[in-house]
Amino acid sequence: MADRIYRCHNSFLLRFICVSFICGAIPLNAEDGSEGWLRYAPLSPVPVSYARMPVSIVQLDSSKVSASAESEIIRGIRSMVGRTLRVETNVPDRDAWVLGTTEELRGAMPGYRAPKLGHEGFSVSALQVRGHHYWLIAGADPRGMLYGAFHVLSGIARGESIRAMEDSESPAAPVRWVNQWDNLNGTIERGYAGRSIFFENGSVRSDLTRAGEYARLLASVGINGCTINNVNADPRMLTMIRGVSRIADAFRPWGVRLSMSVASNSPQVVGGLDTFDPGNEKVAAWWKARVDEIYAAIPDFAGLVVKADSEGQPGPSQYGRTPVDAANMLATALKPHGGVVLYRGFVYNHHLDWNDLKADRARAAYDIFHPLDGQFADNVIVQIKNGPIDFQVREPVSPLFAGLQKTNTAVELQVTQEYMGQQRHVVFLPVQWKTYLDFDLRAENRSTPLKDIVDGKSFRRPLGGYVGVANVGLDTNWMAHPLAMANLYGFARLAWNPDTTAETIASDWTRLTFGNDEKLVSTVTRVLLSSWPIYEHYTGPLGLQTLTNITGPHFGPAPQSQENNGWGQWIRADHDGVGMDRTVATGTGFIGQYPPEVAAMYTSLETCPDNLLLFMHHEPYTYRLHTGKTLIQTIYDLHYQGADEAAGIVRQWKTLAGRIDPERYEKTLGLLEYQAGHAIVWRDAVDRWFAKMSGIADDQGRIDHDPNRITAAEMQLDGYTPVDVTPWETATDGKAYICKDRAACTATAHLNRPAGLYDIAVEYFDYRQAASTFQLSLNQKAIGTWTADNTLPGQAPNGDTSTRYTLRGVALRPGDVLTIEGHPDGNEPAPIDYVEITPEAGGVVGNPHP
Ligand code: GCW
Repeated sequence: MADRIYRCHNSFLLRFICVSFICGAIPLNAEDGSEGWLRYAPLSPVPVSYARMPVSIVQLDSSKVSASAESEIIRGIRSMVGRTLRVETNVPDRDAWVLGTTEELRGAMPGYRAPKLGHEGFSVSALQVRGHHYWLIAGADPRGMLYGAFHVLSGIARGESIRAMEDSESPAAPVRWVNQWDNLNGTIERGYAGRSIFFENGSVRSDLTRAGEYARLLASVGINGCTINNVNADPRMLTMIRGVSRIADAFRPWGVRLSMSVASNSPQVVGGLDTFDPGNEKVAAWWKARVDEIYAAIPDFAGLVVKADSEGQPGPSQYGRTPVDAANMLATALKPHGGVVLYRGFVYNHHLDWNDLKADRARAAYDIFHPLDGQFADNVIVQIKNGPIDFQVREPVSPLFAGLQKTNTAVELQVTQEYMGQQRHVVFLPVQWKTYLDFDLRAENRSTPLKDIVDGKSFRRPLGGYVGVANVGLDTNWMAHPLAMANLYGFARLAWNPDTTAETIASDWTRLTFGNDEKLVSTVTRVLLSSWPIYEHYTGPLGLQTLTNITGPHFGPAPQSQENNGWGQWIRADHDGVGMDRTVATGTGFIGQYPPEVAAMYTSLETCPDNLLLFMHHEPYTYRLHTGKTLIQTIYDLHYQGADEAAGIVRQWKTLAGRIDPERYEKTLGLLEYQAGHAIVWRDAVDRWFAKMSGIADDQGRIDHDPNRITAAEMQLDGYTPVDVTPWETATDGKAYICKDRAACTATAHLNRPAGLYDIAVEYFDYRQAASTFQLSLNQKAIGTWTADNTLPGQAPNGDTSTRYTLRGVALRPGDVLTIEGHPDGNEPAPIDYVEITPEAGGVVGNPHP
């Protein structure tokens, strides 16, 4: 097609024909998402102003990164506009694209006035010399030039006018990295999109094609560093430098610098020393030798990431040393090479005493790091998670950001959706991240929003920035859910410029990913922007944290799992009330870690926002929120609202049929349907749990009283027997019905519904392994069959595995007999919970039976 368009371009008339008849009829080809937001789809129509685009290109710089900038412009313009650019070696005497550093352009282009750019900044401008039009893509350095090239290509893909692409930008901060939590065996901790693109079977993969493609995607949105292995680091990483250098080679053309996570005890485990005490000279010398070895193989190595004294990882505390001792020792080794240490602030004791009302995991990072402020070397950056707990659906900003004024800091955001639906739910995180980045910590009673702190502005720090835990995998589309790539894209856009609005990010990403159809752009943008609040509504609102299974896979609902263990993600729910009292006067004192104005805001019930109320305070269920509604009724209502909203996303998506290629449309639709079903599981589990805990009924009487539901216990069973479900709230009456020791079992309901059209949903449990099959029959005639073959994170009936199968628009009449027939497979006994029969919206009551 690109070729065809190209040929058409040679005359205006032909172009007209091309645009009207050929390009306009471009079929929506199946797409697999492998190109992410770099699809370079042929434009239809090509904006008229692009007719003036030069057909020559010259690159003034000779670096590898600059070569990528040039080849990318050629590739993108050929694909999108249908023109093949002519490569020149000198600035030609005709219209041309001219790429170079600002220095080089100044030398080559008379009359060029270089704008002031920060490190890695770019400028795109037009210049007329002797009647010729030159389109200049200038970088403060080669990386900046590459970012400028991608800026132009993004503009073209979104059909922007040439004028709109003229721009000068510099990144907000020097550190714009992703972390990958890849293990050497090829698995990825908290990765939901397949195996590692870097490792397999304990070695670096032989095929690193995807590593290069990943670097290209990252560079296209300004990411300049990638940590390739899990922060729970395998000490053997340091024995694999040669293999790792191949990954660095794949990254290099895209200006992405490689970094590694290291285990503190490496000197002992792989170095053969009898200690890893950072105060020991032999240990320091060992690290220095390793770092020198790394730089010999990877001269542009970015630095080391360290997780220590956290969740079982070894660390300096073993020798009575501090994070400063450990970080500075590594910093000394890295300093001569220009490398940095990102030392993680995620240090806490996961054996806290639940009975101690003063114990509080949220306090840990500040308690440990604040006293060390001013002692870290200047090439150390403390990498701090956005909130004080752990990537929950909502948390306050970590107070440590205001507590380290003489230390470089970076904010760690989680792109991989560990607590956010694990890429089976759509949750567009830039909306959430903006609430953190824009939050004003009011250090020294002045304006110090988080973004200004990590950008180094607030406390005049030379280093700092943004780290996103990405965890892309070998899945063709990188992130499993077609809409999840918006989070990686959005992370990068915010790391480049945290003032970018979530709306701009969502609509730009949609245009690049799905095309410029206005109805499509507005619908997908709306879906994305609403998705995080919706997820919050049906999971853990009011500052309760996600309420997921925290001792399990962090996926489905399991509110009780927060409590009564050493992990400290407590919500301290009892029969009278819920919430952690973190005030200074009566609670854990956490609020006192904030600067005074913020501490005062959270302390007072008047000013503490409802959405963080229970993170800061313990309140009775009858407490009235700012809305005037009681706490408990708000919990109930928000869960019903959230589940309804999740169903609404499906309806919105369906309006896009025919506007998106069928492959991505169907894949997304399937996931959104799954999400809508799982939102009901969440709603029911959390509301049931709170109803039991509080003893207060929902004022609309909805909980476990759905008139449309027929539970398995109410059906006529042949072979199905009840088993207890853990946690109890994730199934009706705490029971699932399983088919054991039989080839098939049935559950039958005699219906007495008025004649009409109905949606019939069957709630069943789908384990990770095995694939039971089900058949739904009406009056002994099969109307639906399905297989429980989703790879959900569970091997038992619970909130992780509870799944909904829905058949829409079924005509029923009084006296119908509905049968679910389950066929077990392996260890999965075709478990079921209930069937729900809902009159179809708009369904014609009285519709004759077929
Ligand atoms: O969120 C928790 C995760 C762990 C992770 C840890 C961390 C890499 O559950 O899987 O370990 O945080 O950030 O170190």
